[in-house]
Amino acid sequence: MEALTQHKELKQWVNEMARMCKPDQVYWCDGSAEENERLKREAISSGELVELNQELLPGCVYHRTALNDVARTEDLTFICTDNKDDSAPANNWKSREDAYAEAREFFKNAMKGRTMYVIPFSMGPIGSPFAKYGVELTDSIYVVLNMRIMTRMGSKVLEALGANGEFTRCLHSKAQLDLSRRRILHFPEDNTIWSVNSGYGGNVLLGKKCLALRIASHLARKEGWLAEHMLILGIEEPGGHTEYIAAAFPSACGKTNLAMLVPPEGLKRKGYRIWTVGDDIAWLRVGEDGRLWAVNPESGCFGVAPGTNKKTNPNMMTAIARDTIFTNVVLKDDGGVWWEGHDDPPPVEATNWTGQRWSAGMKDEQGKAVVGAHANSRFTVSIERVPTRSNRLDKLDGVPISALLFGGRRARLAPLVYQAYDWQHGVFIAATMASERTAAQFGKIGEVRGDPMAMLPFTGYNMGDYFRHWLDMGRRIPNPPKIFHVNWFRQDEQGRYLWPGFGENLRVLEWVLQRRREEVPAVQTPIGYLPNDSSLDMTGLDIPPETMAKLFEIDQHEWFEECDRIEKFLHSLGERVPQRMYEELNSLRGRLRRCCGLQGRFHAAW
Ligand code: GTP
Ligand code: SPV
Ligand code: MN
Repeated sequence: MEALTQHKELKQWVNEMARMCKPDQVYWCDGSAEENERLKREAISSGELVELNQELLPGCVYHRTALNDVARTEDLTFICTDNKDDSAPANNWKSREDAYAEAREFFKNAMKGRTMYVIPFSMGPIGSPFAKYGVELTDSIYVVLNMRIMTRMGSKVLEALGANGEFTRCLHSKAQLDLSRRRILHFPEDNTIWSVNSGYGGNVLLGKKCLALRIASHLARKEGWLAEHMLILGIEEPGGHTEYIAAAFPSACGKTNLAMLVPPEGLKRKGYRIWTVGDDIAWLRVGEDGRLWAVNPESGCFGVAPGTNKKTNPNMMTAIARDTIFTNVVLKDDGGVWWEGHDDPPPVEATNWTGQRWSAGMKDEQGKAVVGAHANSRFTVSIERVPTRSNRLDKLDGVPISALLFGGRRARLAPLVYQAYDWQHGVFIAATMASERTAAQFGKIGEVRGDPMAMLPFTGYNMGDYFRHWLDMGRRIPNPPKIFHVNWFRQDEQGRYLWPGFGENLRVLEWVLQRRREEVPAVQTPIGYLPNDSSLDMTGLDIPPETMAKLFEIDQHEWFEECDRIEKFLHSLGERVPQRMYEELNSLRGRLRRCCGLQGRFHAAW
């Protein structure tokens, strides 16, 4: 296999890494179906994977991670540059030299008794002007099998690389899965990623968050494009024309679900259809026609299992019926899988994600309910298996974007939808968005944290520079998309969601597209344009007017508090935050002072 590449530098690097990690053998992956099957068998016989019931779930396997290795570890994730300011303060920083020196010790002999797999992969369609190539070295078959789904992988990438093509050097070892020696290190100045002592998705599938967001965002700034944590979705409108939008929501806040939503009956009858282009990452460039164009650099979905069912996401339920890798869900005794929010009733005979015998309603010694599936349990499946996949997935220049959506989980404050006044205001809204922390990252769940563009954990350089790059991009796009903020997660006093979400979100997207074309008027409020009372199509959805009013309520007092949070947040990001962000904050405060009614509440005219 090695003979297949004439790439001297690549061969040299693989040898050098092998000398450090000391694997028993080095194996170059070709990406074939035969290889996939062989490696799967090997992992099943070693216990790294469990074969699922092949009648119920053909081609599916199951994997459990270590108990302390279930989500991205942001505090152990570093951008390693010579100058601290080029990374800090939103990212953890280490100097290149220190990071390499420390990690070299962790990698030394780490692959003894194991095979080092060489995975050539492409982010983006091979040959596309968007594509970036990488080679990941790993001692985990689980990683190989996942990378084969998530990326375009194998010999065709070696061919595309030729004798001296550029590639990101990605090194991963599970080592001992030791949390105290876990490091996820990015060296944007060297086009290199090192990840050690983890086996969890976002930490180890190095094409995904590490390359396609952290390294790519660094490149994007240099080259004048954007690498974003966004889904890409085609909305076929009555009449057959398809408009595309991209949306940035933080981890576990609804990208996968929105990307393949099922139109509610009324809108379906009007003629709406949805086409999925991507569910996690978008690379955006200015096209020759002056619009913003997007490609999905991935070829699979690494999606959140809990909450996925035939009602919330029937398309995904169809997709994961075969050829899927399930991680940290419940393993049923019949070789099936289950998670909280599954269509099937909870199994009586099963093993939970920790490997303990488990049945629903089980309590621990403190009387707390024991979950079956980890809240961040996931499935890996090819996007080819998603029934709504777009026929433009392999288009080299992607799809033109009409609107950008930003949003998070906000139990209070943020209305269902509002539109930015202009690009700069939109960048301010995106830069200052916040969300309640989910199980997708270590830390206190539920805490509201600022998460600019849903990129807090993924920006590969200084956050102030990132905001400036976004502002600059506005000037480079002659026909820019319109910018919106959405919140599917507003709650009442009892903690119930006010909005049904999922497929019903299309009602909001319809308004977004109408606003983009300036077809409908809107209510001007201190925070942006809101729909007026007749502009959302509510056919077939019975929501009391009081609830709609609550969904669109702008509480003056809470927004003043939000302004204080934003001010602190911007200051915490350091001196490079553009002055224009503070000017937008001042304008927002001014509008809030001027526009609100005596009771301190401003209602859209619902
Ligand atoms: P990452 O893969 O972590 O980047 O997450 P994601 O943004 O793709 O999140 P995903 O779509 O997987 O949703 C995460 C959780 O939110 C799941 O449990 C969903 O069921 C739930 N969810 C998604 N959309 C909605 C919605 O519109 N309303 C409500 N209430 N919940 C939703
Ligand atoms: C996320 O956490 O945003 C994910 C999953 O999409 S992971 O690939 O693990 O980062
Ligand atoms: Mn994500």
